[in-house]
Amino acid sequence: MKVVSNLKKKLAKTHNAFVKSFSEAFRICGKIDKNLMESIEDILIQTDFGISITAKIMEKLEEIVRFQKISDSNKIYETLENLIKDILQDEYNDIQKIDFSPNQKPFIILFVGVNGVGKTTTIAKMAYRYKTNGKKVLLVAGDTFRAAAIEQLKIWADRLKIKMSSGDYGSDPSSVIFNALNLAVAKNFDVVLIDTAGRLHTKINLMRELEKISRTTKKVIHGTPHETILIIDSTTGQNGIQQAKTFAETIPISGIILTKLDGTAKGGVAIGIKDSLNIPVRAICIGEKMEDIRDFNSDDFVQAIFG
Ligand SMILES: Nc1nc2c(ncn2[C@@H]2O[C@H](COP(=O)(O)OP(=O)(O)OP(=O)(O)O)[C@@H](O)[C@H]2O)c(=O)[nH]1
Ligand SMILES: [Mg+2]
Repeated sequence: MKVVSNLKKKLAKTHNAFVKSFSEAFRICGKIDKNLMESIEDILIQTDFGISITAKIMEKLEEIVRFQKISDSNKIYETLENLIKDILQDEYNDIQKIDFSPNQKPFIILFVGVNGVGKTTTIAKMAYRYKTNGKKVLLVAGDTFRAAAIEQLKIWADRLKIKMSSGDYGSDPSSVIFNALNLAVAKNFDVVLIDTAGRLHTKINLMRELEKISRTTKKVIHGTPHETILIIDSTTGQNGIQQAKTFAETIPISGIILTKLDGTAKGGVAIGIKDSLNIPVRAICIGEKMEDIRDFNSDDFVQAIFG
């Protein structure tokens, strides 16, 4: 219960948008009819559930309303909440949470995404969790491009009292990563978190660089990276889904972490994303501090936005 109420606070913008729009729709329509159904559909689209999952939800909702002869607005709200929970439970049935006690050593996670989505901050949050779990963590400054990117990661490394491996600005990220992975093996690190430069998914040469990075980790340790996490800024809504498609065409993405859910009313994107991409949301970020990361639990999430 406490988990959900904390999450609800952080997701207040989406939650408020939801509750406000629904009560408005119920007030205007007064009864459960075609207009109300259209309003509900609009609310789902506006909070960025996406077209295809909204259609799926609406079809089922209409069926339930007809079949059970629902005529009460509270009941329809509750029905919708449970319906979305059920759909997500089906989709997330076999999805593994991010492994914070991995068996493989070193466990290598590569982070990718467009500029400014929260890659570096998310790495710090993950590093904090691994460290709390007693793991020896190495951060890798694979962003050799953006001014001050290495210093930004170093500030986190110092704050978390963990080690960072880096190269020179302008050097090939793959060579930085190659050296870092060899260091990780030699010095017995448990977990390696690799930062990369933000890149627009439309820049082909930068996407090729990711392929090279992905080949490089395999040269040092077969079968790695163990996870390739795509970071998506939830405030970009459907555009984030477009980005994800292009990244996933370039390298295999094992999961998405959605950031900045504390700053958007469009939190529905967390629900539509798996449906449109078949890539699961593995965790969500709800603030700038190192504790502000949560496993994605679909039930808790839906409960937090419906309230
Ligand atoms: N409110 C909020 N802010 C966040 C969250 N995650 C990251 N930020 C902020 O977003 C900004 C960008 O974060 P970075 O981690 O530097 O993003 P990045 O993807 O590494 O950026 P580049 O390396 O420039 O591509 C920073 O000001 C972060 O504090 C979040 O979950 N919530
Ligand atoms: Mg960064």
